[in-house]
Formats: sequence, C-alpha cells, structure tokens
Amino acid sequence: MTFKDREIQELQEVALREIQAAQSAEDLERLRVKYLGRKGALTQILRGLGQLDPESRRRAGQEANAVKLALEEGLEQALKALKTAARLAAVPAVDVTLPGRRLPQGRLHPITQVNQEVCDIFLHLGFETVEGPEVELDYYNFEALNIPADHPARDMQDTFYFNEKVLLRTHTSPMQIRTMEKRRPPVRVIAPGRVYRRDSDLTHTPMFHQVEGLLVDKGVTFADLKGVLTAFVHQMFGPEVGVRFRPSYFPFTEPSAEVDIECVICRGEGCRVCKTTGWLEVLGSGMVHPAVFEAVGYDPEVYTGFAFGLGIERIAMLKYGIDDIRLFFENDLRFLRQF
Ligand code: 2NL
Repeated sequence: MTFKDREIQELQEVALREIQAAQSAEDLERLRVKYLGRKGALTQILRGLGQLDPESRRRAGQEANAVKLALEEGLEQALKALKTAARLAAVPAVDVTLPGRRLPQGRLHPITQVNQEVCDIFLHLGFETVEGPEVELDYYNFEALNIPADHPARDMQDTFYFNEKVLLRTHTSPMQIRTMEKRRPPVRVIAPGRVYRRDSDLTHTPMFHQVEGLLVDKGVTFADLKGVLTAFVHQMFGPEVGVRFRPSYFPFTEPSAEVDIECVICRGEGCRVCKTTGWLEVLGSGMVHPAVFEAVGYDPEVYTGFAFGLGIERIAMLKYGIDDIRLFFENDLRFLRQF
C-alpha cells in the first residue's frame, strides 16, 4: 500500500466518523463541503494524483472514487437518520399514568325493561311467548275476533291500511288466533309486540307496545281470570296494592272486565292522575267469545278460556309516574338514563 492509498483510507475513516457525529443538517452540509467540495480534502487528493506514476495513479484514483461514493452514501444515510429522529422527537411522550377513557355505558329502553318484566311474570305463571307479523290480514286482526266490517269497534281501532285486506295490526290478538288455528287446547300463551292505531295525544302514540294473553282449556272460569290477573298486578305493582274488576265490553270477550289498581300516586285518595276516582285502569280482559272459538275450530261447548290485553307504555307511565307518552319516543338521553 502506497503512502497515497493510506492517506485516502484514513481520510475515509475520519470523514465517516465526523459524519456519524453530526447533530444537524447544517453540520452535514459543512462536512460535504469539507470533503467533497471544490476545495475539499478528497478533491485536493485527486488533484495531486498527477504527480504519481501511471500504475499508482490508477490505483489511487479508483480508491479515491470509492471513498467519494462511500462519503456520499454516508452523508445521505446520516441526513435520513436525523430527519427520523426529529420526527420521533416531535411526538409527545405517552403518560402511562393517565386514567383510560371510559366508554359510555348503554342501557335497555324503559319500554324494553317493562316489557321483559311483564313477560317474565307470565312466564312464571306458565305462559309461553308467541310472536308474529306486524303487517296482518284484516281477517286475523278483525274478522276472526268477532269484529265484522260494519262493526263500530273498527272505528275505535282505526288503523293504517296497505289495501282492503292488509293492515298494520291494532293489537297482538292475531297471533293468538294464529296459535289457536295451529294447536289444540290446553293453550297458554302471551303475545308481546308493536301495534298501531290512528291516535296521537298525551297518552296515545300511533305505535305502541302491547302484551296480550290467552288461556284455553276445559273448565276455565272467570275465577281463573281473576286469580291470574290479580297475581300479575301484585307482582308488578306490589302485593299491598288494591285491585278491582269493573264490567266492560269488547267484541271478542263475554263477559268482559277492565282491571283497575289503586292509584299509585294518591293511594286511592283521589288526584289529577286518577281523575279523583282513586283507581287506575291497567288492563282489559274477559272470557273468550264463543264466536272467536268457532272461527278457529274450537267447540265452545267443550272449551272455555280467558284473554287479556295491556299497553306497555301505560304500565310504564303508571310505574314511573310519567305523564307524557311521547317522552318514550324522543330518545332524549337525559330522560332515558333515569331508568
Ligand atoms: C285492552 C284490552 C283485550 C283481549 C284483549 C283477546 C284475544 C283473543 C280472544 C279474546 Cl284471541 N280476547 N284479547 C281480550 C280482552 C281485552 O285488550 O285494553 N288492550 C290494551
């Protein structure tokens, strides 16, 4: 190795060490000028090659060109490393002691809660749940329930029609008709679901939730109706709450009765909510009309049964003392979070 070769190699070692140590892009630019610039160290060496013999000049020239490439490469890598370091330094440090962000906790809608509560009580009394379509045939919603086309009860339950035969169900009774068509007694079912009526004010919405129940067997009497519905009311509102059965009328039951509970607001004293009567209506009921049994092919001389229907929104309003049914459907979290 000639003196020149060693000088070139030493220059490379020193230059690379300085490049490694550079702290900024400006440092690197200074080093580039220092070694590779027009008056730079390597350039000086290359200029001095003219004095060497041809063989030495060729070797030293190759060597110097390799060093030039190595330094260029070293400068480029160092600049890249500096840029990466700067980017990482700009990211704020993670404070691992900070508490995590809490996810907001959801809950069941009050209507869903009350619906589950009602169904649970009847499941424990031996009833089974059946569910079915909200778009129904006029036959199942009215005709089979002893409400012919000219019946005044149709007006009370006016609904939304798709055409003459197809409508949105006004109660979940159609599911009970469908169940009786498919099974022989004993039948013990409840039918929860959405129902629709052309109605809208403080206590009525065009869509609401209903649970209907039906029990059919040989020898079922009005005493069974009273026993089951009293048990339900005591489970739902408390065993100390008074219950009364008041005569009423439905086309699909005979006799019919509405079930009242002692006013949960005034405890029977008389107030605005119970309109000074001391009683609140919570459900409708009755012994299944023989015409309904005939429609599904049950012999009314052999079988008797009772049925009932209640509105979930109404039960929820009484239970929680809510005076406007529309609150359930506005999806205001300040309201919904209370349940
Ligand atoms: C109410 C009253 C009631 C029924 C629903 C019923 C069903 C069949 C046969 C006979 Cl398949 N009756 N259901 C009976 C009496 C009352 O609902 O006020 N609902 C909100």
